[in-house]
Amino acid sequence: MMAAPIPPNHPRRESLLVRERLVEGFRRGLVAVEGLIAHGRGECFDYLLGEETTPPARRAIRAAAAALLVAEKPVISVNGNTAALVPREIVELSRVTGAAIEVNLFYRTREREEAIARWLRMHGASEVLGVGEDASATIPELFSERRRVSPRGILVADTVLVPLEDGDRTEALRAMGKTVIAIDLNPLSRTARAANITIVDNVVRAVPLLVEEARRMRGLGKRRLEEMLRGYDNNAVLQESLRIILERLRRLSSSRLVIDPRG
Ligand code: PTJ
Repeated sequence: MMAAPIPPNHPRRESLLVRERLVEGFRRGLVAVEGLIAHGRGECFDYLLGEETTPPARRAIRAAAAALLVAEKPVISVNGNTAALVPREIVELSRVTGAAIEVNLFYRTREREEAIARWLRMHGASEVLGVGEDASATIPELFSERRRVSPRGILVADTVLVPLEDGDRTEALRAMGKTVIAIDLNPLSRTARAANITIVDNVVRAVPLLVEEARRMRGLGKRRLEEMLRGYDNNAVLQESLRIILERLRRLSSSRLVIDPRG
């Protein structure tokens, strides 16, 4: 079924195009039906944040780039939504940082794992972990399908990037001593609060920026990168993200909201 064309001058064109990419991903068998709902929640927070990368998100992106570059064994965990929205950028990020790519699904099915791995390969990935028998290891004390991981990937990783994650797994990965970098538009989610570095931004903006920063910072020495990480404060980033929403709503709530379509 073809999607209705989005007029080029539609005021919400960008957001509608992202939605179409996700729906297309659903039709290709990449995205879980629940993923469509999760995206709606993300859209709502994005709306509140002003649909742009905020200064605290920029700081988190720089720290995330540093963490991936200093890691011994970094892994990018990919779910359905991420694969549908930013496949090329995920492959690019893996190239720039040397991170492995692993499929890890909350609603795991063999078909979807394979469809996502194929899709990532179509976008240039040379190896995709976590598919079929490769997901033979388990994360302790985690009961969702997300517990199944690759013994060559997330199990032995020191740093894991988890776009659109669930709180349980973030906590389980932290309990295993890993550095967790989350991308989550909801600054109040358990994932956002349990991660070491939380990028409160849309994956469609955050991942390309992460690639750009990692490329720029690649030449910096390990000492400099570690110093940047020591100076990073995730609690301040979450508080500031919330404050941006608060201030924006305060400003809007005292401005004229009524629109007169007659001009
Ligand atoms: O592909 P699967 O099987 O692994 O399933 C993926 C979903 C997303 C369905 C699964 O992980 C899930 O149920 O996630 P949650 O618990 O709904 O959490 C998703 C979080 O991502 C929410 O806090 C949303 O606000 C946030 N989010 C949604 N879309 C975006 C986003 N954050 C950044 N960018 C987005 N585009």
